[in-house]
Amino acid sequence: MQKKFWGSLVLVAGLLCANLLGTPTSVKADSVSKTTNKSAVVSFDHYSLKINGERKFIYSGEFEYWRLPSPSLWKDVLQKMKANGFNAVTIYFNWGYHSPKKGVYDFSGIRDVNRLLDMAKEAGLYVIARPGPYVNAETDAGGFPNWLTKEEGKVRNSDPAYTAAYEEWLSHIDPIIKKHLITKGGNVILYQVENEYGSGDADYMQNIIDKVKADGIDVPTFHNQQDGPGSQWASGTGAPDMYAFDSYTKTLGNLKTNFGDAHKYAPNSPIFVAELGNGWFDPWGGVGYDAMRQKFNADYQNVVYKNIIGEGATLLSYYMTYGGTSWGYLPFPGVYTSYDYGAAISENRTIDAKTAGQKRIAYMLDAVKPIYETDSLSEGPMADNASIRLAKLQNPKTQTQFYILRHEQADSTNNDEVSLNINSADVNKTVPVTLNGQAGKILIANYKFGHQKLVYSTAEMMTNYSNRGKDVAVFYSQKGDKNETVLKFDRKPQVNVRSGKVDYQWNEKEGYLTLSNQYQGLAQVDIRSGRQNLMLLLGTDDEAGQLWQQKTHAGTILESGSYLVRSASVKGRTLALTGDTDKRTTLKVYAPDFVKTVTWNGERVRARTVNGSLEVDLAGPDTRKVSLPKLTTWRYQEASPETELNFDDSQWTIADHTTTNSNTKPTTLPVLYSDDYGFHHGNVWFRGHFNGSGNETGIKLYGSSGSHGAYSVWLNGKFLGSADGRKTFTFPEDAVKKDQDNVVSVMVTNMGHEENWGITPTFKNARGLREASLQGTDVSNETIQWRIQGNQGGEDLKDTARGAYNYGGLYGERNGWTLPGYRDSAWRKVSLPNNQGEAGVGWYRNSFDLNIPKNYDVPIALKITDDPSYNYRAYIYVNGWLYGQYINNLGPQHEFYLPSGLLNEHGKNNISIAVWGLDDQGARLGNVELVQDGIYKSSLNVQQVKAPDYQDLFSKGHHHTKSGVHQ
Ligand code: IPT
Repeated sequence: MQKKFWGSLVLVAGLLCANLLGTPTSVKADSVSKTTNKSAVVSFDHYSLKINGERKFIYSGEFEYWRLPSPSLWKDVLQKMKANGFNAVTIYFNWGYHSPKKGVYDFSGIRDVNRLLDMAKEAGLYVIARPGPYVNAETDAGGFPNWLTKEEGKVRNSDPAYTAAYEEWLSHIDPIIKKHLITKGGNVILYQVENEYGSGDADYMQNIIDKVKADGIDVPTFHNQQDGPGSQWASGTGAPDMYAFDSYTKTLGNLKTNFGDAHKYAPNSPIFVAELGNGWFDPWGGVGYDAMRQKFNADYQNVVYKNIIGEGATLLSYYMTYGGTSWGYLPFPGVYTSYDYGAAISENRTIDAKTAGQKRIAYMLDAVKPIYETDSLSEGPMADNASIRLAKLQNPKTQTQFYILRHEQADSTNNDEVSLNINSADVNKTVPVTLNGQAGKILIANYKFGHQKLVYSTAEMMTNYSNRGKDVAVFYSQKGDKNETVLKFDRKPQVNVRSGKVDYQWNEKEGYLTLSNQYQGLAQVDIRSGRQNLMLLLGTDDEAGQLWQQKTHAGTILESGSYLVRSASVKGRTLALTGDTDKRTTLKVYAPDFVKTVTWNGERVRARTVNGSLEVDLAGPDTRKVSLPKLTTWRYQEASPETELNFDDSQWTIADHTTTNSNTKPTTLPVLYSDDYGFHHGNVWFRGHFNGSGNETGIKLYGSSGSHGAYSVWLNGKFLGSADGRKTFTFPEDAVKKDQDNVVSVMVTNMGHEENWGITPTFKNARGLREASLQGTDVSNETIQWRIQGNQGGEDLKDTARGAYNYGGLYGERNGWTLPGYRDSAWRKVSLPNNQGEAGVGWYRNSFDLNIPKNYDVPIALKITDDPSYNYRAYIYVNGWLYGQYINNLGPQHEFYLPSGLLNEHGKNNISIAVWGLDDQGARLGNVELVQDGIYKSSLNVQQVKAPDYQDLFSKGHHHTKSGVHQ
């Protein structure tokens, strides 16, 4: 199909006939203007995106619902994003998370993306939808469903099996997204096809685009080029409507300045960074996410993100904004359970100075519209101080200017003062600007806001708005900085410094009011000039970061003093606020003058008037009301019966395949890859029976689990050892029973399926055994017959609520020991640490009550600690949910955050931990405790996630259906 590009491209919902014909619904921008109230059109030019013709700066952040399986908490994250100034959320839809079996799709419960998209709209966020088909994202198979491991051929190309598969996925996800398109009254504004696709199959790309358009997606499509900008899918066959790329600055020293090149390749697209690193993932044995958060802290953000804005970008999406948890068997082999990412909102949903740093930038971008359309005037090291880099942008219509400064060497921690020449419509002046440490600044000149005129300021503007009768502007700077803010008036204004220390000077000749202040404390200055009154708030970056802003029909509201303000609405003279406090506090409320009463989370709070604004006292959480139980007595049961010679494996699957579609060629037959038999996650057991000749001396095995893998081996119940990769296990003398049945039992773990960067199907790399050969003279390997056992039901899930990634093939996983309601009263009582005595699997169960007051948000984690020399792994189930994989001798994760909704905060909870000792000494469990990571009084209201318990799934007479959702 011939693709066309125009200077400005608009995609319209109304062109139904074009849709029916399956052709792209692109028309020239200016020919389309008619929209209804409900639906909107999305268009763009090389400056920015436009919604209904109005320019937008898209400030988005990635949030993956599948890493937070508690839908009430989706709302929490979305509200926190909105409160921090994000106007969009970017979502990877994970194909494998919805499809446990070919043809089977589940969009219910924790997979209800329809509900997610509704919540995003209610929170006031646009959505950037990214349904793959391939997403990467450090998740199992990069989001490919596991049944695809059994299909033939390559992937991410035009191979027929793969094409049929991803078209099946798109046929399920597209209709849901379509309902939520902004063109249909929803909030989805953009749609990404593929992800960092570098393999060059243009027909494949074009086929996805054509399919997506035929499915009725009529917002612009884009692709995400790895480490752009570049030319990838910027034009030609396979190029989506818009060009976009990702950018991860892992070391500040290498900050890039080539973002503008995007226009060389895609002159009609705005500069769109579809993934802008806001942290990074941490591998098994890594540094941990506290260190990651420190590396990608507020100073880092200040330098990197302001640099990119200085490069002219007008669509940014942070990866991640909330990372969450790779619960269950969601991780690919490179990462562990926590996917905190060091992101702005941490895994346990708390916010801090890093979040506040994003908010300062976000609020400015929302308020200062001239930055949506700028040309670069100059960029490079400053003439008089080459250690400072200056990028100068100007809006061609308003002539508003932006001076973006940072250290040329971006990781420099020097304190510098430079002379900045401001040369704009009414001024040509050199002013001092300080840049202390890892700092970035966006300074504005020649800017009209409300009824005011800013000549320039050497402080940064955080926000401005106009309510009836009053303009408001907030400026901030680093503590101790000298600054001046110059406003222009026709005649001498009346200046009233209401709080703080601010000096001002009036220059009659020029009509300039110059305010200077050494930022310390939030100063308030009221200015009357005959125009609409102006209130200025001048503070340090810290103080500015504590402000919250909401738009209501009655005007913009600003508050300071609480941990979080989620929402504001005005009814009559009453302002209703919702939010969270972490301590008793005074909230300052800057609201339109007619507002006299305030409610907080539905309750009236007494409001005082101070300097023209309101103050209310808010209660904090009562820390005495929360105490976590100690987990003292545990029930213990050993559970590797699969190692015993007499164990009944007659119901197990016979492993007899002689061919495979795997990416790994087997060394010996039969094929012993768990995926080929429908067991895709966690640990699998193999039992190899042979009739002993007496000559067998051992067995050579090649276990394949992905990195940090392992397997354990027994002969007739006797432990032979554990390994990863290839190893020959020698049978102890006299262990083989002559002329009788002998059994080799092997438990192999699966660290997840590889990601799939190219078209070679690396996600199909073998999991299980690549080789199994009996050793000994005159010993035929053909005499060994193998059986395999994995998770209950394989691809036919028994527990569709928790889903495919929740279970492996451990005996306890298969028999409901993970579930609430399982009766463990016959199990032995133990206290921790507990030594199990021999290698293999043992299970621990405990239960506890929680009594967290309603409307408290208390992040709770389960913590395991032990001497790291013990070689064991643990699988932590909480109320039936696999919420942690722990490797004692590798780490780094010891604390496993347990989200409310899965955790029952108002009643009984169950913990089941499976411990796999890889040697006799290592078979033990160290200390396990519950830890509290904060306490907030909150408007958040969490509903328990519905999922079956032991009785539902295992009690007699219960006849479970095959995975039967939305077939
Ligand atoms: C980028 C991927 O697009 C994304 O899915 C995720 O894997 C991210 O990396 C890392 O967390 S690709 C990369 C080369 C930056």
